[in-house]
Amino acid sequence: MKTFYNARHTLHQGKLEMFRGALVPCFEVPSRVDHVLAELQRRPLGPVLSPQSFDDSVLASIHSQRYLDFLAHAWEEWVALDAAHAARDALPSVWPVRTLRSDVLPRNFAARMGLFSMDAGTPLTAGTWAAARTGADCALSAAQAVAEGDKAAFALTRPPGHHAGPDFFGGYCFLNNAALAAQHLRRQGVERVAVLDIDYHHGNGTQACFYDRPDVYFTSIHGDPDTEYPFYLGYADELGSGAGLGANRNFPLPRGAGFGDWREALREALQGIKTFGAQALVVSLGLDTFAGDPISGFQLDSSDYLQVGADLARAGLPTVFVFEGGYAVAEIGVNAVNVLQAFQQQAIRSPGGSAGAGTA
Ligand code: SP5
Ligand code: ZN
Repeated sequence: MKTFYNARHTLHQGKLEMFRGALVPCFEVPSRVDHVLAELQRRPLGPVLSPQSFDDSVLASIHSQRYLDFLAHAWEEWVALDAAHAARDALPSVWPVRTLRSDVLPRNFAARMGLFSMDAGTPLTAGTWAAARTGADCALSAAQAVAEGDKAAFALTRPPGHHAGPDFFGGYCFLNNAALAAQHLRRQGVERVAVLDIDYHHGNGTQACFYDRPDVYFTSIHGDPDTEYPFYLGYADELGSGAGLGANRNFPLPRGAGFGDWREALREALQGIKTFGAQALVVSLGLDTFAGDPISGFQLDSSDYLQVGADLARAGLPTVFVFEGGYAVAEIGVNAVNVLQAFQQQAIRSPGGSAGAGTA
């Protein structure tokens, strides 16, 4: 499979995030992607390519224009407030919660940071827009490759995307790469697209993008939001709304869950995708389900990711993989490439999936 690599990812380099009343070093670091790239060089799966450039208007199929305009210029506004800001990242500190107005766009920069965000753990830096924008191109390029007939493609990028909603950033995410990929597949004529989110954290942003739509199925396996970030979405009773009712399915698992329970949830999620009749799949590939992850609570080990890749291949769908979270940096390359390599090997064994005839 082709990998579309975001060589500008290092331009986004957060310094500190708010955690338990302290500013602590960011978990979402550039070396995450460097390790995956290095492992892809040790175990090549196909060419590593630069993305095509897509027009800015494509982003507006998922994100609001006022959010995109804010993100594109936020850093220069931040530095214009005070030249000393150039040395430190921008973090939000005030939010329009219930009873406060989010329809009015305030002139004040801090007010707009809060309007367009969900937490204080996601620093906006000098290169955030450039990195996220090129990351979106990677996701769109991977979707384009699959739309043109590739069996699979991988968008290797950071910052991640699945917490970013139509008009907000958070959870280390700014542009929703998986949602952009799914929407691009729709635009290229795929009638029913599924997004499967296997990051440890619920993909609240992606769910929000498609919650009322019958044409994009969203399903996610994640730490129970009762105790795990992002807390305010990801429960099992969220089934979609309006025309989208029945096209959303969540599998929250308790902190501490092991691969047996996780894999059973995967089996059910894939069954839902099959019943939906998906013609293509986008996988939000987070590796923070790993037992060694410093901020997460599942117990998968490196060899389990081989099973994950093979299980995904047996769904028999053209698949776009989009890199999301995972903070056990030293192991993330092996874990990510285990999924992708096992997917590719299983896809060769049984093209068209487990239900297919298995002809070469
Ligand atoms: C893409 C993604 O995986 N985003 C995750 C965002 C999580 N942000 C909240 C992090 C809370 C840090 N908890 C540290 C626990 C250390 N024991
Ligand atoms: Zn995560």
